[in-house]
Amino acid sequence: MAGVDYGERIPNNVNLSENRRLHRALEEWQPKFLHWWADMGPAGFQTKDVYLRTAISVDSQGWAHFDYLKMPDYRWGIFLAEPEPGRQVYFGAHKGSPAWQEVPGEYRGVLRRLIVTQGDTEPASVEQQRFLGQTCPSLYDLRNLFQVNVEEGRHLWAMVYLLDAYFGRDGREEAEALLKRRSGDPDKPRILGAFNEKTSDWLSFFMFTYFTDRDGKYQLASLAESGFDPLSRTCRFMLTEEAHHMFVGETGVGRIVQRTCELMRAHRTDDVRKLGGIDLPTLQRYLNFHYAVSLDLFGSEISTNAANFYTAGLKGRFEETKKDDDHRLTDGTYQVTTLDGDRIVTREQAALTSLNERLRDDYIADCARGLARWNQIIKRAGIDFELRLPHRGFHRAIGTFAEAKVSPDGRVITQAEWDARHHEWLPTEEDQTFIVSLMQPVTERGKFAGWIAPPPRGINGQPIGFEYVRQV
Ligand code: BYC
Repeated sequence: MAGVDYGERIPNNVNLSENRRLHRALEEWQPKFLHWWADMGPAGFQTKDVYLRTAISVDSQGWAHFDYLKMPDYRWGIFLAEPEPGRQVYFGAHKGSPAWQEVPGEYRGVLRRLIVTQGDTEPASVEQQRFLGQTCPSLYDLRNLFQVNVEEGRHLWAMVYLLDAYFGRDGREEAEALLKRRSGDPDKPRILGAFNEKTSDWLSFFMFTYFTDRDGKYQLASLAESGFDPLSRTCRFMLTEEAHHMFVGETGVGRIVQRTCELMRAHRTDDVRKLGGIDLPTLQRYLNFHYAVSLDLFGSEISTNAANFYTAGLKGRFEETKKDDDHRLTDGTYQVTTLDGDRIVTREQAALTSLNERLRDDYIADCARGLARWNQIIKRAGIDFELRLPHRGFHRAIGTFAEAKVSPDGRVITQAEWDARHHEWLPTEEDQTFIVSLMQPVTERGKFAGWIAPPPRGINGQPIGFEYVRQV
């Protein structure tokens, strides 16, 4: 089991103390990170004890240690998954060569760009969630929010390590720039669309951690296949943390659905708003929004960038090593759903340029599994309603569907129909005002806001009423 050295100012399992240049670069970056965290991390609560999980080793078991900690004292650091002896590049033009331990010169720019794009999402999500603590539905949820936040901070460290360790001066400049862009700032926005949207309420937070963190899972899994070994090892370790973020989303939405169903049954009404619950059609509209912006994160259906990343051996497919083909894809094809005038058609396209769409397909299938679980809750309550994933063309800003208006059931519609009906499909101002009105903080031990059911169990075997965030 590879332990993490906490004796160091920057905890790590990469023998940082033996690399003076890198050590210095990271020590220079650390205070800037802490400054950013103080400015843009969770508002308030920085002096409170939070029951947090910290990585103590990097193997798949036993890497998590739970204790009270103040967030600024969280041990952000550099943890890579164990090396796989004899690892090779598994796909693309270099298939069969030893995995690279240094950046291959010809791919330097493109690799740096991938790492920066990934890295940029991490602080962005912390910025988006900055004010949520002030309206938490319970101490349990508050603690989960902060766990997600500190881990996103650590994921930023992971990408900054790669930039500093392998990209010299340009890498250092990019590491600085990661702390300078700001989510939603028109002058210096975050790179990808979804990371400039607001997460101003807990319903949005749970939808974000369900849908957008799941994009993180698929992108990280593709980068974990990379022939650039340090990137692969870094992403493999990040994936272990990502699972908790999606758990927060899935169970968070599931608990809201449960509470809504309880209110509907107890009061024999669909109109749970007057009872302080979130009605199912509103949940569907929030779901539609977060799903659509998350689909955009996969890029265009047909992408030469994606083909180049793959051919270069830098970014693979989801579970690349399990795929039963030549791992070069030069002759393969893939079925891509696309727009043809005002019709939606499926066409056979070159497999290489369709890689974004293939990853999006894997993601869509995964999203559907959680929906099925939420729908089970509704069904068990005897309620006739089904949450649905809207069509992939609905409300898209990236790719072929950005040119059209598509209804959730997958019809290309006129602008006039869109104007008349989009309020049925996306959160309206009135929805948002209502949801924000529900966001009253609940910080009494074991108590939960009225719009969400308590979880079935607590964190790490602790009771639900545990003091997950100490009040004093
Ligand atoms: N917004 O060939 P195309 C996570 C740009 S989430 C704005 O279609 P490509 C997390 C694109 O950059 C995972 N711009 O796309 C979750 C390109 O620009 P240029 C984050 C966009 O390059 C929750 C142009 O459009 N990780 O970890 O194949 C909390 C045409 O590009 C967008 C990654 O994304 C967009 N949505 O793919 C915390 C992995 N989409 O070249 C964390 C690294 C595309 O014309 N990134 N564009 O200037 C990538 O693999 C790729 O950059 C993308 C885009 C998949 C994002």
